[in-house]
Amino acid sequence: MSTASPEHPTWWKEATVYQIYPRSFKDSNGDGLGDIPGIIEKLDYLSTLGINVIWLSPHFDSPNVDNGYDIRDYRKVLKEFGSMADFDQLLSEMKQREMRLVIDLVVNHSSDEHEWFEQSRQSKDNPYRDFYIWRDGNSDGGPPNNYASFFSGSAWSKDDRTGQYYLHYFADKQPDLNWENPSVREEVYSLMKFWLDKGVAGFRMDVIPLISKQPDMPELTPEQLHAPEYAYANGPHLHDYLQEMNREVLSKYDVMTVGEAFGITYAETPALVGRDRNELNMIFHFDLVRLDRDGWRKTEWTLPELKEINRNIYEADYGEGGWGTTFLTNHDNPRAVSHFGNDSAEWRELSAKALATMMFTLKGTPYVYQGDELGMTNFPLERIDDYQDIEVKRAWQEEVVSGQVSAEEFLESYAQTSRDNARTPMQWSAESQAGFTTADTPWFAVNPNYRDINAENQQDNPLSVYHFYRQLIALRRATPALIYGDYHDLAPQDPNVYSYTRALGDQHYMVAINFTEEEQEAALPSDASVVGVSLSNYPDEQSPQQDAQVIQLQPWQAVVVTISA
Ligand code: TEU
Ligand code: CA
Repeated sequence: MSTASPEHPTWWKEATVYQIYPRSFKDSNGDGLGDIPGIIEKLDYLSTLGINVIWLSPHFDSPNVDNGYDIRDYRKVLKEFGSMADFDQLLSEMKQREMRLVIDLVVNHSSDEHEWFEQSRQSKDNPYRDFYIWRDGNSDGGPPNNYASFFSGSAWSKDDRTGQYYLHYFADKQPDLNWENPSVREEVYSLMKFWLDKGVAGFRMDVIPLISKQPDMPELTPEQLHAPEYAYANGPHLHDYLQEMNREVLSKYDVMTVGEAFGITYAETPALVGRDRNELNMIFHFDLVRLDRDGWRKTEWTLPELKEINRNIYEADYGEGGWGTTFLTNHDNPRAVSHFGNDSAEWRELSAKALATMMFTLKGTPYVYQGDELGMTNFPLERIDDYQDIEVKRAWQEEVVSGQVSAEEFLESYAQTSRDNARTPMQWSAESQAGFTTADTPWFAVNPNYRDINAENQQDNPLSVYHFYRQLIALRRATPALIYGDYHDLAPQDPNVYSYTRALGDQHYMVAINFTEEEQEAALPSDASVVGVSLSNYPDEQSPQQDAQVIQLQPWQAVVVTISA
């Protein structure tokens, strides 16, 4: 069998990325917080899984109002996570295992405790004043405009020292940097080089479309206030800044970049990832993980909607020779199996495997969020005191304490959507605190289901979710059609089954996934028949037969088969 050679093959297209949220990954010293030595302890676990790139959520010095997405010193490791020597050791241990490290670049904003901001707020003529965005209040002395913060309330806070307001799209302790100031951009490029020169292999760029602000920052309309990210994103200089960053920094290293494309429409996508643009390698679109959200409210979703999102993403990402990502959750979203699968005891493993089959056989570089390879589930969040996340706590004040929304309605939605669901400690074993820490109280409670769901028992069980991930990762790595092949949705309107082909040269694969608890069928393309089965989440006797022209699917069954052209 011959295989057509893919256009522009690259290591980061073939990679499997694993996201580590360091405070919840592994605690090595018993203080209840994960840390870098803890990550080093688990590198063999990750390399056995087949991971070759790690994306590390922020590891920098920070007062942690937003768990590290508020950076106080971009060149320093958070002391609870370890030292710079620990970081260097992480890099060298990863290198020995042929793994690469991608770090988080959070430069839309810094912490208000960053030296730049401490200077900036001193006086209007401080040399750092223009590192941030300061404005006078409106004629009533209120905020300069009606911009809203993503963490509730106004996006402006008044600073008594000079009587002016500063802009913060997130918490008041996360002031937005002023990218129009060339000195800000130079500082950012310099800190990027600092980490690249140590050997990091790229960046995940936090809310990167927000760095260029709209000229004059006009008032938002009520519709814009409903989803302000679209009004904030994509300011007129975004592409200039990214191209400059590429010229000054990225083009000098063999690295990958992935932008968190908060507020980016499909139409705007090619300008960011198009092959000749020299901006970003790929972006995270939020349409899929947010398909059942209306503001903070949880809504319903259907399979045809999900397929349509993928079609739109592919057109946008690949239209001009770009590349994309595939992911079902991250540290800002609920657990994949609880969100898109069925996390009841009966269906959890099968549906987690079915979702993984989709993730690794769709187009784009796959990003596994820590614990998803075990089919970890949402946390039973019941009372407001069960939450840690600043986003929820502030929304509670704005919505419930103010009397606009009932506590019940609020808690019912957030229990399903909260970012905290993904932030509970990794479940390593059935030991106390899931083997995450020897402390009596970890920073966040361990999910009570850890005795059933943990890495140790899954590593010992060849039928576990963990081993299914291993197989999928190995299959994708060995199969150019699953990485570079064309995608064709076989039944866009089917509400129960997701079936599609991936083809490259004369390699033809078909994937069929049953998203229900009932038996279903998937039709092959006309004239095609099954040649062989590459993978199924059911035992062999329930896999499709050779020559079959229709695939019978058990509840939550997922299969990857080779087919005749
Ligand atoms: O997230 C921005 C974002 O996409 C949103 O999910 C955000 O978390 C919020 O839910 C909007 O309502 C990035 C980081 O991933 C997130 O952890 C940070 O809190 C945020 O930026 C600020 O740095
Ligand atoms: Ca620790």
